[in-house]
Amino acid sequence: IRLLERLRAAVDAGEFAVHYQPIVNLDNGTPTAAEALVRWIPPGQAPIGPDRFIPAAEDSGLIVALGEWVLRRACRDAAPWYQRWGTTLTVNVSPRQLIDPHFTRKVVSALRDSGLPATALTLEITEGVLVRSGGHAQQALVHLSALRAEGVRVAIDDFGTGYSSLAYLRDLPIDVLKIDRSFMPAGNGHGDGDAQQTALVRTIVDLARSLGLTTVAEGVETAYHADLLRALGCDRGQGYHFARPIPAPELAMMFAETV
Ligand code: G
Ligand code: G
Ligand code: MN
Ligand code: NA
Repeated sequence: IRLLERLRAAVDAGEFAVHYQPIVNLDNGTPTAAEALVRWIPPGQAPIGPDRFIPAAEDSGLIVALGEWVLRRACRDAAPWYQRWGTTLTVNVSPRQLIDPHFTRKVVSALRDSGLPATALTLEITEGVLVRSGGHAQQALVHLSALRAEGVRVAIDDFGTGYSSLAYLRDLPIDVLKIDRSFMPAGNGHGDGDAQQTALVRTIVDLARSLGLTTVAEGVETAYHADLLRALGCDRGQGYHFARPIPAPELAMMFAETV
């Protein structure tokens, strides 16, 4: 309750920021997109990560307002990046936002007001979206289909960590599969655990490709990870090996130097 009160006040006080982590084309190392990641920065305090407040924001419904703010902020930041460098934007969307009857209209409005084309936006949803939207799963599917008809792409985030993964691939209208970072090998590929991790990544990449989905690996922390993923045919990578999530001006500088 205390956290929730602080969160509500923080929304009103504008204490949130959006940081961005580049998503890199594994073939040539060029950034192709940025993922928007929300941060709570109370005045005079260190930034608080989303793991500490997104669950409370979801349970309380505050995520609907916060998510709309993130979406509008991120579209405004990313529109000039798209114009200059052709880089696209990905934004996380929680199940609660997808059962909001106005969600499609809010996304279309954020795009229109920012000048970012629909085709330059990807929405990241998690595997739980159908389950956690309870009786409203149909509403979520209607939004995703309507937005895809506008040109927006849909990514399934943290793939492989939920359950019924294969049914979701069949039932959800998606374009991109993000392989959860827990599948990255811990070492240089030679240990037993590494062989198993590599086999799982290979299988997920092959599955995604056979379904015509773009693959993005998360948690790319080493050059070994990047080389392995490229060899396995994964399209894109995201992780500390390339860059941490950074404020918009830093990301723009990075794009200016590398795209
Ligand atoms: O960098 P990181 O700590 O930012 O993100 C932690 C988790 O918080 C991730 O699983 C990410 O999907 C989630 N997250 C980050 N930003 C947002 C957001 O704007 N909306 C939602 N719903 N989740 C977010
Ligand atoms: O939406 P998602 O759950 O994928 O959010 C990405 C989360 O992963 C954020 O918390 C981000 O800070 C974190 N992250 C990004 N790159 C790496 C990485 O290379 N290693 C680890 N351990 N975490 C990462
Ligand atoms: Mn994500
Ligand atoms: Na993820």
